[in-house]
Amino acid sequence: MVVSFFKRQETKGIDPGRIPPGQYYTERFPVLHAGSVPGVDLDEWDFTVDGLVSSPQRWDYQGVRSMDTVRRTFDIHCVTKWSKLDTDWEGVAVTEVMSRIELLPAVSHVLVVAEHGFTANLPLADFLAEPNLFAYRFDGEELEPEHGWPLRLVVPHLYFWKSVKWVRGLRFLDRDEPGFWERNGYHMRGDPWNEQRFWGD
Ligand SMILES: Nc1nc2c(c(=O)[nH]1)N[C@H]1C(S)=C(S)[C@@H](COP(=O)(O)O)O[C@H]1N2
Ligand SMILES: [Mo]
Repeated sequence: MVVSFFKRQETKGIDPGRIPPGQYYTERFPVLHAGSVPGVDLDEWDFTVDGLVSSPQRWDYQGVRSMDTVRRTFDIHCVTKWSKLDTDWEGVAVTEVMSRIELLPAVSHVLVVAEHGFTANLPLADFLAEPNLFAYRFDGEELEPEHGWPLRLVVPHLYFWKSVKWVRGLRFLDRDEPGFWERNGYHMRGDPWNEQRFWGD
């Protein structure tokens, strides 16, 4: 009961319309991932795009950092039930990266690929949503390694497990293919407003 007392206190002054069903508000920024934080050597690092594209792409880290930047503020929602409001991200818009990629007409989904073989699947329309970005700064500072530095995807309208940390590339597909958490029972789409947490939700 003590726990719910504090949760209620923390929610004071927060517009409840910004908190999806079953979520609670927090000011903390929990760290969540499978496995360990990867050690990253920027000289070895690359970002690759393959699958159903007219020509595969590869950028080094400088190539990504030299693309036009955006700074955007989002509410984020983790399937473990915390929501954090007004988070401040800076990086390269997904639309900016996609202006360099020509998709084949059959593409319906993307598999986002990260260090250690971690993956997450997204319907193409969710991935292309205008607010999404590949972030490397948070709150005006370089992103912390445990939050995904040197590059993480941020897809604020879906549960935060789709916001892949330590991202290394994209694979465009003509079908949906479950990623890491999705193979472990999590929903293929993950819309927090419809509580798409697990298979069958
Ligand atoms: N590469 C990678 N990205 C990942 C994960 C992971 O295990 N590996 N976990 C996801 C999950 S379950 C969540 S809730 C968020 C957590 O991000 P945070 O640690 O910055 O809060 O990262 C997501 N991105
Ligand atoms: Mo998560």
